Amino acid sequence: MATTAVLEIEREEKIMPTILPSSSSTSAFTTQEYINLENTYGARNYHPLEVVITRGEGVWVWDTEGNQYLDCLSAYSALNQGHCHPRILKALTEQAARLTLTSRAFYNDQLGLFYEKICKISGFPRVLPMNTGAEAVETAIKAVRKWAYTVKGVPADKAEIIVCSNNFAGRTISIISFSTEQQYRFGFAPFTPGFKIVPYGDAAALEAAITPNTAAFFLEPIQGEGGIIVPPEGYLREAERICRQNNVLLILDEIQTGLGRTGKMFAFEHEGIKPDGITVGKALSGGFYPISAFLSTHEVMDVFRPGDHGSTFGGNPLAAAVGMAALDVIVDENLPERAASLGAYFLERLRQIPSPHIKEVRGKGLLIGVELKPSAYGARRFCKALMQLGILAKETRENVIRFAPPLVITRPQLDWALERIERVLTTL
Ligand code: PXG
Repeated sequence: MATTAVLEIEREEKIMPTILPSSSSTSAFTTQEYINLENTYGARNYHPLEVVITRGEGVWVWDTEGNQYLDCLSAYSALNQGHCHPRILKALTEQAARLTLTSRAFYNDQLGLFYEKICKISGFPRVLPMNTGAEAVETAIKAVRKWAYTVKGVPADKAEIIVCSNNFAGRTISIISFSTEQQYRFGFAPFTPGFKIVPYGDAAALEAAITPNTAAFFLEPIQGEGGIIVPPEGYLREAERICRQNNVLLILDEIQTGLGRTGKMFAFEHEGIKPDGITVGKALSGGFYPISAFLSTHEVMDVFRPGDHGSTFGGNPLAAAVGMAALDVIVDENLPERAASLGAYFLERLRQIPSPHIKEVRGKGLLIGVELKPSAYGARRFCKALMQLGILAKETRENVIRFAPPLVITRPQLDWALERIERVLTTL
């Protein structure tokens, strides 16, 4: 649908959902009691904002006291389709009532259909399903290493993978082994060897780091956790050229940027390139279920032989059914196009906010970061103030507020949010 047509229709729509939950709380515990339970029994590995969410629908969530919020985080882009999308819910419940898990010891009647759909949508001929994003990344690492030894001819145990500073790809030991963030690594040594780090956005540094033993260059098309860092225009094209010239695989982590978030189905499409493989996750289930995958060429994927790699739950029929519905929603509801048009509008309006705190507003599609000046004393206090006004957003790094609402958001809903965002950024 043309951009103007999308926006015209949305002007007619209501901002709030028609069915509001009862404002009187039906929760068994108070907000503080729920928080205390998590703090008493759980590991202290997160620092959440003090809101206890009990229900979600589309772009909205409700807390246990009946307060309503617009979700501007989308579970770090896992909810591109919005909360509890009815079509995905239907696929989940129907499949859950029929068959959930077979293990990969047997075939199931959903997996092949899911494979076909994701391969056709992504343009890659082969897929390997896993569960979490980190597992998809581990799969990519194993694939490119084995490709280096069995196809490229790198001597045993010498394969190198080039990655970028400020990356984020998950929390396993091998993945934090190539993190440049001290907190992610401190106390977790010894680390996995075989990674080389170059500055993000610097193609010359990539070229200089390549050796005959380089298997792959692995990076995010936009660094999400690193603070919504958009590399210079042409960087991915240049990286592709350098990789091709040196027989090095180009693997992109599209776990946060993929599936419509940046205004294209995959962020690599912005530069018209064709990587050798990508990792996807998060929105591949629309938030219902952990589903991830590594997608690649025949040459790369064919390194795997039976028994080389796997997962009990990876590729189970419930995941496959949910994954198909989640992909259908992205395509049928034109979510990439929505992200492109609404994201451009959101970015423009954010840039017009006359706030003394804003250093830079950047992003692509509906993956947007507002970087605050050091004098703003951190992004968290702004996120707390936004929460008071009914907007859930989260800081990334110290000074960046991330705005990444579900891609089903409408323009009136964005205007509703912008009014509040402006109020917080100009009065705090
Ligand atoms: N790659 C990218 C680009 C990511 O943003 C992962 C891989 C790992 O996905 P899993 O499903 O293993 O978390 C991510 C994850 C967190 C957290 O709580 C994770 C992400 C973003 C914010 C918080 O660990 N992104």
